[in-house]
Amino acid sequence: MTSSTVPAAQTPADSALVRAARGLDVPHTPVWFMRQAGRSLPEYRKAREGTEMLQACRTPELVAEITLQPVRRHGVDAAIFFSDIVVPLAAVGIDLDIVAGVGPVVAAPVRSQADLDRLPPLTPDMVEDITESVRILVRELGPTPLIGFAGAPFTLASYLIEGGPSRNHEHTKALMYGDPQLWHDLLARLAVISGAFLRVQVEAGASAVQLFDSWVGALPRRDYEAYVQPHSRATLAALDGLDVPKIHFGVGTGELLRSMGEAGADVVGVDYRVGLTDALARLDGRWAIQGNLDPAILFAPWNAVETRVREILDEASAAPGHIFNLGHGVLPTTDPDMLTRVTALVHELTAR
Ligand code: 1CP
Repeated sequence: MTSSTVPAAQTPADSALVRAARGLDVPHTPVWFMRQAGRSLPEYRKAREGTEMLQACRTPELVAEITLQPVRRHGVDAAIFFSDIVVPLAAVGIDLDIVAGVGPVVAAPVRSQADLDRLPPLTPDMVEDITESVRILVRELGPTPLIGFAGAPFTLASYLIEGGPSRNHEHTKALMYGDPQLWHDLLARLAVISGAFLRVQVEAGASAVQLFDSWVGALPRRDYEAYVQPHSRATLAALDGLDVPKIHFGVGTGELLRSMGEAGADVVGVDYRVGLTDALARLDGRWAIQGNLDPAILFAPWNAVETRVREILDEASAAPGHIFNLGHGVLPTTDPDMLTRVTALVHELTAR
């Protein structure tokens, strides 16, 4: 089929996002934004009024509404499931809270062999509301794909071991280098939980997944491969037999891109610190890529944004497949109209 005859997607499985992830021809470069749901939208703040974050994540009608808001407003090519990486940890019984303006806070950090008893496998009956939310969404979204997600074992371990957000991950690294046996036991348990969380979303109808290893850029490649990659691979392998593309993303992971691809991803997410030409060279053309507009550039005048978008599309034209995204999440004070304009610009410049 020539590219000019690529039909408009009738099903999520044939959408621009899923096709780009597989390196197939597309009607236009698909666009979505990490953290597009919530954050910058006034309609999100209104919908969330009076509901705690974790409670919101477990309320299907609210999850569906918040997930759909950016699709309606920006015309993006995919919805990202409104939830959080710590939802499956709470579901298996970890006492934690998502504190406004801070992030996840764990009541009792996980630091000993005995603490592992608090991390049993996640079973679908623990998250029936997630299945319900995904089902509502798939019905409402029609041909637009829903991206399910989970936190990768390293990033989840960081919250559990530190007890909350951390800049230096010092307790995490102390445990990783100081007690490798306990480290591997912990990450293996987290891989089971994350893998099951992904599987629940895909079995309920999600058309793609993203594994967020947000903080793993804190490690050099050799240590990533020894201490983390086997567990991220196990997480993604939980989807074996389910035919959905897998995106693997982290921040500051320029040195890890290839190893993250080799963990079993179809698409490697690139943050804004690495140019796409450099990223493609590191990936040897073996993976589709996602990225990578610096979210802070959205605060510059439009002509500066437009120039950067054109540069990114130009560099990405050498990739086997490209999903346009930011190089990390939407910043909370972003003008939402900038996201709408970027979406329209990418569509216009790449229409086949
Ligand atoms: O559009 C979307 O992406 C919404 C769904 C979503 C996702 C994919 C949320 C809602 N959180 C996440 C993933 C997530 N959560 C990540 C990976 C993505 C990334 O790197 O940005 C991480 C690291 C978290 C942990 C977390 N949860 C933080 C970061 C804390 C830190 O260490 O700096 C924060 C602030 C949260 C809370 C949270 N999650 C989501 C929202 C909308 C919020 C804010 C909650 C509120 O309104 O109070």
